[in-house]
Amino acid sequence: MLLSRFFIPILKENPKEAQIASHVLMLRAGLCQQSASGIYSWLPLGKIILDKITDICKNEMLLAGANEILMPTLQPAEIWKESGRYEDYGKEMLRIKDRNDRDLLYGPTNEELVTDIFRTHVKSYKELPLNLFHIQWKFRDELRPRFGVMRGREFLMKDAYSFDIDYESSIISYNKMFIAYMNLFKKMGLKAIPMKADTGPIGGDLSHEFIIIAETGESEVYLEKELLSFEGILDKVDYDSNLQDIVNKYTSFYAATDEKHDPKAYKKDLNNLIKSRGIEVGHIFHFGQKYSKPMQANINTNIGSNIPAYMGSYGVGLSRLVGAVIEANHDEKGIIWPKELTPWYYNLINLKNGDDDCDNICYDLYNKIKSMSKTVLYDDTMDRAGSKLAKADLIGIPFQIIIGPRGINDKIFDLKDRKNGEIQKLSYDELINFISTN
Ligand code: P5A
Repeated sequence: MLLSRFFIPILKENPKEAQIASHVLMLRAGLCQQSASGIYSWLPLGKIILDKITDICKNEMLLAGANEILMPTLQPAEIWKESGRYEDYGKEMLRIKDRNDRDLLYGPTNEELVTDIFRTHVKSYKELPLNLFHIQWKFRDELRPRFGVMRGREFLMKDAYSFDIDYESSIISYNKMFIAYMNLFKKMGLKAIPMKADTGPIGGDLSHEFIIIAETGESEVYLEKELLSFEGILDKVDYDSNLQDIVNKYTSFYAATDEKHDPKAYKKDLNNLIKSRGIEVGHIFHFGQKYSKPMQANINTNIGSNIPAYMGSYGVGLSRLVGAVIEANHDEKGIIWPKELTPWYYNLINLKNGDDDCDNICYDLYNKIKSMSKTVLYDDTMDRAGSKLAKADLIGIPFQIIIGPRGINDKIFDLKDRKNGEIQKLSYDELINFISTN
């Protein structure tokens, strides 16, 4: 991609409305733009990252055996009246009337709608277990939208819903999602920690939040120190195997959000218990028959008929994750994309655009990098050298290849690692060799 053709409206100054690093950087590096309080347009760089996060999440859901569907953003009020949540949801729910005076709402979550789909089509235990997921915008009229996309009013969520015949099988479905979550966050280059959590308006008896430790996080959390360095044994998971042991390994550590924190339940050395803050990037719930019973989503089994299905629901905050990834990966100069999510791997910077030697070398490298099937953003703009370098640090691509007249004379090329700032001085062949192996 040529930077001169890429729409990336960079802000020179720190925007006043932003209080935390990720919000500042998302606005400064042109990832998004506020349209109304808590509602954002996604600009090209932001959209690329949002799509990468979405794809990783979607692929893991498919690996775990879930089926992708797409439910609408608008839902009829009737099904929420059936479940009893229409009044409970209060002012957070955006209620709309259509021209025929029918009550609609912009979905804050989809337990009711998916239960309605399920009860229309599934009657027999032979069709279970079933997991349906979708990726769709949600709306919650949050009291205090803040920190940019972290607490938005309109936000993108992946939400999955499991249906099972009895309690035991529904725990198997819950465990599958638990492990899929550990895996998908890892594939995004993130360390998410599962914590015992409150169930709030979704309901149920068992729930975990997935938390990324960050000072600016909105959740107060308590955890055992060892968890910070605990590496799971995940990657290629057989989702059809018994996952209880792996789940037990994660949950054998003490980790709870403040609502669930119980100092009496922590039996080990108190010096190892730390209080921290974190960002909730995912939340899973097991709630049995809470929706299936009132909505009569019943199953016929070989031991009885009309048994309400056992359900769970599983959410990932996809748009929040863009902010969370930046919160976990930045310095005072800008974003530092993890390799798993970076939009390009190399940022080729021509310090003297218009100089024949610089232009020739840069186009040669630009084409060579692409021919090696590596991704590259080429800064071919007419900006000053200093501002190009600052922009590259702000955008945060892992490797910068910096080309200027001085280097060309000496046949030396600067390769900068964005993460540690180290610059290697390489010959042309060494540079090509580096690119082909990284
Ligand atoms: C689980 C899936 C649910 O809604 N129903 C369907 C369940 N859970 S949740 O915890 O309320 O939300 C799931 C994830 O969505 C993100 N999230 C938000 N992101 C941005 N702005 C918001 N206002 C917001 N609210 C929730 C979180 O990552 C949360 O874990």
